[in-house]
Amino acid sequence: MRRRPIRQRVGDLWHARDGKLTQLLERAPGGFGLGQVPRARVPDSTTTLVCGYCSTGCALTAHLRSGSAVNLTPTVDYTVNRGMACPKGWEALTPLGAPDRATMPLLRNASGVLEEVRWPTALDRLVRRFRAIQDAHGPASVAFIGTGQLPIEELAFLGTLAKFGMGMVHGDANTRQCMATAVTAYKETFGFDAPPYTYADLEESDLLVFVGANPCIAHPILWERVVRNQRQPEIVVVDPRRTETAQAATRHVAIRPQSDLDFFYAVAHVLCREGWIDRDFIAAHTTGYGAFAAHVAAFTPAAVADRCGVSADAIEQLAHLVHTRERVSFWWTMGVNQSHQGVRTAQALIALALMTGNIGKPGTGANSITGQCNAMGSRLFSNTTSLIGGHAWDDPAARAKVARVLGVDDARIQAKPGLAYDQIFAAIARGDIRGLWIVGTNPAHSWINQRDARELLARLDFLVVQDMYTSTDTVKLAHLVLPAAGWGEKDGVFINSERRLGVIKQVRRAPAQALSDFRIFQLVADAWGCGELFARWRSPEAVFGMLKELTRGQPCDLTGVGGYQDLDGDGGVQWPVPAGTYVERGAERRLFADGRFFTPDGRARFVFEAPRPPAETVRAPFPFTLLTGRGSASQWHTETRTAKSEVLRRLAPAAEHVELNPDDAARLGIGPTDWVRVSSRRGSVELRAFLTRAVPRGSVFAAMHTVKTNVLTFAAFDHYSRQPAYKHCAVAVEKIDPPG
Ligand SMILES: Nc1nc2c(c(=O)[nH]1)N[C@H]1C(S)=C(S)[C@@H](COP(=O)(O)OP(=O)(O)OC[C@H]3O[C@@H](n4cnc5c(=O)[nH]c(N)nc54)[C@H](O)[C@@H]3O)O[C@H]1N2
Ligand SMILES: Nc1nc2c(c(=O)[nH]1)N[C@H]1C(S)=C(S)[C@@H](COP(=O)(O)OP(=O)(O)OC[C@H]3O[C@@H](n4cnc5c(=O)[nH]c(N)nc54)[C@H](O)[C@@H]3O)O[C@H]1N2
Ligand code: SF4
Ligand SMILES: [Mo]
Repeated sequence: MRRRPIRQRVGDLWHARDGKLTQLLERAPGGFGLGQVPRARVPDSTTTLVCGYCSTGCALTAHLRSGSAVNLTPTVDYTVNRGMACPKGWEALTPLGAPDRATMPLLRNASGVLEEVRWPTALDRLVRRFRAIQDAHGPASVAFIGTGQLPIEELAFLGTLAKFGMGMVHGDANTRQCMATAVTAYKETFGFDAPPYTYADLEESDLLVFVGANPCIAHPILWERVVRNQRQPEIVVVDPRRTETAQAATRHVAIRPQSDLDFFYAVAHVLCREGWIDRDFIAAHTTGYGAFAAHVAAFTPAAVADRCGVSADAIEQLAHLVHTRERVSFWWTMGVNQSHQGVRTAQALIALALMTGNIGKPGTGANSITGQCNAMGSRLFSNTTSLIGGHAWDDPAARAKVARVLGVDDARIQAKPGLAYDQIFAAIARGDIRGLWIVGTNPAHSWINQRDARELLARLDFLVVQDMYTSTDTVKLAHLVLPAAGWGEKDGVFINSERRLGVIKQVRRAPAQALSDFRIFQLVADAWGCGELFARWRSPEAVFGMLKELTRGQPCDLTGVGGYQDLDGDGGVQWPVPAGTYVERGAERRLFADGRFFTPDGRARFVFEAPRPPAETVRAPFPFTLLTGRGSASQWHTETRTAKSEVLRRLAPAAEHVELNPDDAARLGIGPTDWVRVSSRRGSVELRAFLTRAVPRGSVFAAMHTVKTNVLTFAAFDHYSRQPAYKHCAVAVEKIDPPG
């Protein structure tokens, strides 16, 4: 990678304090608006770091006083966000100072109360309890669940420590809840988990089709990039709800829930029927088109229109748009991934891009938008679904390479990935898993069918939860709580949706005895007695060096990236960067420009299957479909962080509510602010009604941010990815008197 010439290294000069600041002002007179800032308020220095919430991966400029961040502003000179940020980014420092921060380890005492203990006691207890469980029930009886919200160095540490150091066999992460479908879909079609796009494609496309994605709420700065598109694009949103994004789009297809697969097969049918396909591309770069065309022959628009709740004409029109627009891009998020047939639906979108040659060119692609800040890093380095570095567990050569680079005995590396998240819960139910280490996720709120999940977590012999806060629903079930530093309090690398690496940095000191996850893993390794294996894991940057080496020769090759300094404030860099590659500063790079995919024969595959009905049927006495998802741009998941900011709370809805179509409400005698009971076969919750035509008749919508939502959800999974189907279950709604 090319190093930036020194005169552009303004961020670094700014980072240097006091005396150097004058030097900066001389070099950039009036730059950054400093000219208007009264002298006394000029911050000591600034530095940039990537945001710790969503996968957009905006860069934020931290304004430091005496080395500690006092404010954040969006970084102007960064490829991704170009001076923009959403409210979560602006407010990201506030949650660090919340009163419920975990500041000391907590251990459950004999009377069942969590009490503060010192680190040596906490580590000793972790080791003794996990070892005792493993001695009695085998190494596989202790497992871990991680996250997509830690930097790659920490995710790699957890995955290798647990599996190669502590002998665990099973480990998964909240990325299963989120991205497993896209991973599986890409691996089967492209031969590697490789989202092909760059954000510039949002600006360079003539037709953007968003499927089950609500970027106005979930990826606001990506939506800003769409708004910058100068090509008068058609923007089609396929979503049962008339979301904020659907309202801003040029067309909304209000598809019936869980009918996407029929719908897109019908679009493919029209393209085949009319010959609106790219024969040369199909012949040169794909396999399986003939069988796919035969498969979609039965999916005439007339045959599927009713099932999809749209007119046959709407299907014909979308196919026509795909044909007539030069650059077509398909974008999908959780409305696709979180379905019982998510993988096949994602692959239907990939098929549409392949059959029309819309891949590898500006403004095209079949593009999965990731969720968490480092879900993409988790996919490559967490050592769960893939062997660390994006390798296959069953590939002996890959195992030998990992063993060599990490200095692990290759007999320690198992030949398969271990159980998926839901299978770990099933193993807890059977008594096969009895110890669990949860890091950076809150399943007692976020897992599907929460009642069962909590019951199983409570059944564990020993549950360790490593979190920033003491008040989360999962922490409340823990035997041992390890206090973690958060984003802004530690260093590392995140990978965003478009495969771009960016750095996070310590700009604040973690409170009291909270430690970075990296440091906690070092301490656990030592306490477990496998510290020697991690002797080279001295710092996040040292680990980054090893992770780069692990990617050598892989599609995600990073061997050409230097150290953190090369990524820092430099616009980041997208993988791949093989050694010796020259990458322009802040460049936008997409994959497959040469039509070569990562499959053994270099061709992309058409993968398809007959659609199936959802696992739970919607009918009386549970006549409504419950849709779930993100509620507002200022709320993040289980709200352990965002609810700590008064600004963000004010931007969010005032009450936990369920959205209901006014016609349904009228039928049930429910008025605009009435209280309702929403029930499913799993349980019932009480929420405020919010009447809106954004929700179609027959469906209701509840945000995932309230802990109540997953009381209702039904634990169904995509067969291939094991991702939970959060977007569909059957519920009843009735009016009740206001509670208490
Ligand atoms: N503000 C905010 N931003 C976030 C997050 C957050 O918590 N808060 N979380 C981040 C994470 S981890 C993720 S994964 C992303 C999620 O980002 P998105 O996937 O965009 O968000 P969701 O609201 O979960 O789901 C998207 C849409 O799927 C629709 N949907 C439901 N059922 C169907 C269906 O059968 N077919 C179709 N086509 N659509 C359907 C829903 O109506 C919803 O509007 O957001 C990220 N960004
Ligand atoms: N009904 C329904 N349920 C859903 C979804 C849906 O659409 N509908 N979406 C699903 C999706 S896509 C996702 S991604 C999941 C998200 O679900 P979770 O991962 O459970 O949600 P978060 O609130 O992000 O949890 C992160 C936890 O890590 C802690 N934390 C933050 N930073 C750090 C750190 O640096 N170190 C440590 N150790 N801890 C830290 C936080 O305090 C918090 O407790 O929810 C899923 N659940
Ligand atoms: S869009 Fe995402 S990455 Fe950008 S500031 Fe908001 S939460 Fe952070
Ligand atoms: Mo997610």
